[in-house]
Parts: sequence; C-alpha cells; structure tokens
Amino acid sequence: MRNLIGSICLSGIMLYAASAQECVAPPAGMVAWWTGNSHTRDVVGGHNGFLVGGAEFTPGKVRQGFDFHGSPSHIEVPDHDAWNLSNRAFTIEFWVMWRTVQNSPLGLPDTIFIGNDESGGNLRKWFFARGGGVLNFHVNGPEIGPIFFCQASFTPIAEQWYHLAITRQGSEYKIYSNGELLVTDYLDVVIPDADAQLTIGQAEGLGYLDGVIDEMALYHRALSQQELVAIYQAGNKGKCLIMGDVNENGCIDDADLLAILFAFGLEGEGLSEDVNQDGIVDDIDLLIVLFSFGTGC
Ligand SMILES: [Ca+2]
Ligand SMILES: [Ca+2]
Ligand SMILES: [Ca+2]
Ligand SMILES: [Ca+2]
Repeated sequence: MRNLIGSICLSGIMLYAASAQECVAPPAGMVAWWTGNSHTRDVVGGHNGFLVGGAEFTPGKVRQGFDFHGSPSHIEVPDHDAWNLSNRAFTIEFWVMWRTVQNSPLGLPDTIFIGNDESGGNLRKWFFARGGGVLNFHVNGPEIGPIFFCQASFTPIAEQWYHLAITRQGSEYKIYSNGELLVTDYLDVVIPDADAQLTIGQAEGLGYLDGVIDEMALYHRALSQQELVAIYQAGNKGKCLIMGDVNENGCIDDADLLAILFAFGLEGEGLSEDVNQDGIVDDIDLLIVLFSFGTGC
C-alpha cells in the first residue's frame, strides 16, 4: 500500500507505469509503438495491426510480446506513410528473443524483424534482418536493385533477449545491439515506398522467426546512442505508459476496471491487468485505476 501511494504522489497528474522510477520516458519523435501487451494496437500512432498465421502473445521482455512460431506467423499492419522512409531520418528499435537460431545466406535472411515489401525480386521494399551471420538493412526497387548494407556480424544465443536498433540520419545508418554501436554505414538512396502492409516477423515471405519480438517502435528521428542505452537499461520496465490504462487505449475508464475484475486473483508474469506488476491482480491494482479514473479520456 505504501508503494501504491508513493507512486501516485510521485507521478502527479500523468500517472506512469508502476515502475515510474525505472521506466524510461518515451523518446521524442515516436510515430508507432506496438507494445504487444496482449493486443496488436499501436498505442502512439493508431496503426493497429493483427495477428496472422498463428502469431500470439506470450510473456515478452516488457509485459507481453508477440510470439512467432516460424512460417507463416507474423504481424501485419495496413500500409501508411509513417513507414514510407524515403529520405527521412528514422529509428526502429525493439526487443527480440530467438527460440531457435537458424543460419541462412545474406540474400535469404533467417530472421526479418520488420519490413515493408511488395514481394520478392526487385519490387519496392525495405527490411531490417539477420542473414549470412550479419544484421543488415535491405532496400530494393526496380530502379535501384537489391542492396544489403549496414552489415554487422551478429550471432544470437537462443532464449536470450537482445535490444536491437537501426537509425538513419541523412545517408548515415547505424545498427545497435543492447545500446552498443555495431556498425555505421552510408547509403545515398531514396528508400522506395512499397504499396503493401507493414510486417513484423517476416517480409516477402522470408525470415520467419521462431521466437518473440516485443516493444517494436518507429520514430521519425535518429535516436542517439544515449537514448538507446536508456531503453536497454530500462530492461523489463520499458518505456513508460499511462499507469492504470490496462487496455492501453490512452484513457483510464470502466473498461480498465472491468479488465481487472475479470482477471482478479490471477497470478503470473507480465499480466496487463497487474497494474503494479507485483505478480498478482488484486485490490491494489483496482485502487490504482480508481485513483486515476478519467486520466487521458
Ligand atoms: Ca510488451
Ligand atoms: Ca506505402
Ligand atoms: Ca483504457
Ligand atoms: Ca498487482
């Protein structure tokens, strides 16, 4: 109870997640954030996706995450200009855990984290992947042909979480793992605008993951290494959300209360209804929602 009051007093009007002292404020410039917390909503940009091919939810790095079981499981999000990367600065950052690690040639990636493609061959696309033992970014289109660049040797260990990020500012691209800069590379190419859905967990029917992706976020800005280190160091506390907004729709209301009542007494790791993340859905979680009822609505 003391913890409850402490966190409410500390956080004032904007009530952030129970771990207000430890979660990291979402960096500026975020345009999409799929938390994977038992839903496929984009809690920032409203670019809501859906589960495809047996993708589901499982305990992730930060609460729940997207659970993939190889082909054909993935997430799809209807196309939007937010990921028409063109000449713009951007960052893609997320957590990933491989259940099994495959090894494939560079041109046939074993793992594609996220991509936007019109299909195989030299159709318009971009994706962030691992193949040929390297992390890399791929762009392709009828005018440019296949380019696999920003390559960084990377051999993941199964069942271990990694925080990965790619940033672009002008022609400069950087890939980071766990906040550590792995590679800087340069490419002066306008990234083609694919007329196709965004996919998480594969692209062009390749690179299906057997594992979990969590907290996928897109920014229209190149995050600094310092910002990426902060996200990495926040670990399972993640980027701060509004505390008590169980269904993460930006508003604390009766839907959140009902969600807690339905889950009352449940014990487990990373449950959305366990507002203070102490491992059980109980009266403290209800009280937090009551105290902050109406926030964001
Ligand atoms: Ca999550
Ligand atoms: Ca498009
Ligand atoms: Ca809500
Ligand atoms: Ca609780």
